[in-house]
Amino acid sequence: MSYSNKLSLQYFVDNRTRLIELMSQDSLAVFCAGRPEIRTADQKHAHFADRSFFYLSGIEQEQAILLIGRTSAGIRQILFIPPTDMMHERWNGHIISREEAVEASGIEEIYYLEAFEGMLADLFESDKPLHIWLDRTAANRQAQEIQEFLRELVNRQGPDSQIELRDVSPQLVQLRMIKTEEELNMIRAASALTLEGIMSMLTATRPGMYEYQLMSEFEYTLAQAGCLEPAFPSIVAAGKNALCLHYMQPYDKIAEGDLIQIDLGAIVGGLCADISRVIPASGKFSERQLELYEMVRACQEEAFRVIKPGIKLADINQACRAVAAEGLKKMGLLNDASEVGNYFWHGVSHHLGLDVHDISNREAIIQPGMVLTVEPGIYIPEWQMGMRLEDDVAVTENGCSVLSAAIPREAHEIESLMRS
Ligand SMILES: [Mn+2]
Repeated sequence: MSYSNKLSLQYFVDNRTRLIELMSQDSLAVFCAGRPEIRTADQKHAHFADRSFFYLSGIEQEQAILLIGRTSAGIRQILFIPPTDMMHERWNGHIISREEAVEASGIEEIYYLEAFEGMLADLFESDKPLHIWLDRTAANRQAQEIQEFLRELVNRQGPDSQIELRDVSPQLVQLRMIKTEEELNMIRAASALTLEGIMSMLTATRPGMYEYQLMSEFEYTLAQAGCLEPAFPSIVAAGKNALCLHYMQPYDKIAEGDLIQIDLGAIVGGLCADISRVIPASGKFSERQLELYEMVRACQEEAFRVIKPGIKLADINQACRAVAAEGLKKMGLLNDASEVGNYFWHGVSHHLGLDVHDISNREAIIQPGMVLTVEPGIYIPEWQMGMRLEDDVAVTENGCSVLSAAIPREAHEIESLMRS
């Protein structure tokens, strides 16, 4: 399995073609890569281009802008990149060249950024687009500035102008929710690398070690394969720390009787894996731990069973909550199924793709090609114990297939891998 795979040029070309088909005639849509955020003083966070911009361009270069659409002049696809800057290159690294940008995106019409505003004004004159589509979900500051600029530009057209601003995010969501075979293969590869990382953790786990030491086993394995930053900040939470769903301070010592919740994922070719497992620090689950584990596993199996085209995310939740309520009643923790929310804290599924919580419409009907996580979790504060098990599935014509099937998920498998 190669972890250095890249999405093909055709993937990005096709994504643009599909989006343009969903836009009305006389439209132009604007996307941008964003700029790295300031961490503190003169330090910046690593740059990570807006995922919808990347989805359409194949380009990671900060500040780059993409303009696509259909106007009176036909299909327009224009890319703006930062100009060559020797000092920037000396201190911060390479800026994409025109030739590289053509090669990465398949777009032939490329200008430097300073041409963007004038070019837009010219397009308003020559191509007369009626609709300017903006991605209202874009969170970076560059997107906000560009949207502000476009609002002013449209206002300047005067009261008789027919130019209208529209939100392109529903069309983007519609496209990004359905994965191509190429994307599915990348998620399989990301899941295979995640498996390697989990295997290192299983063999390294010892009571008395610190959560960060166990986390570093995972991140070291990924880094060795070229994945220097996981798909999202890894979660390694021992004992009661598992009751914090997005636990980010892994500085505690792991005790003999602890369960260790891990929730982590690699990223390959830009696509994410998102996997959760539970490891017994001692190498063996206690009876009570096993009882809870099997309940969560039963919820997961129920989700695998119900996921198929035609249902909604809420149906998956409901099915899992019913199984959990039954189990919790048997354990004497629940009197009535309506109280299941006391122990069932979060949704079972989210979309997965270029983003770990991929842009989606949570009300959408489930269709073939969608990729969902299946992560039921049950949290019992009175026992100071909680856990979730998470796998990634692709929706098929009549059910779903588990993309992370190779990652051991049964309690006895986890135990035997720790001893070997
Ligand atoms: Mn998840």
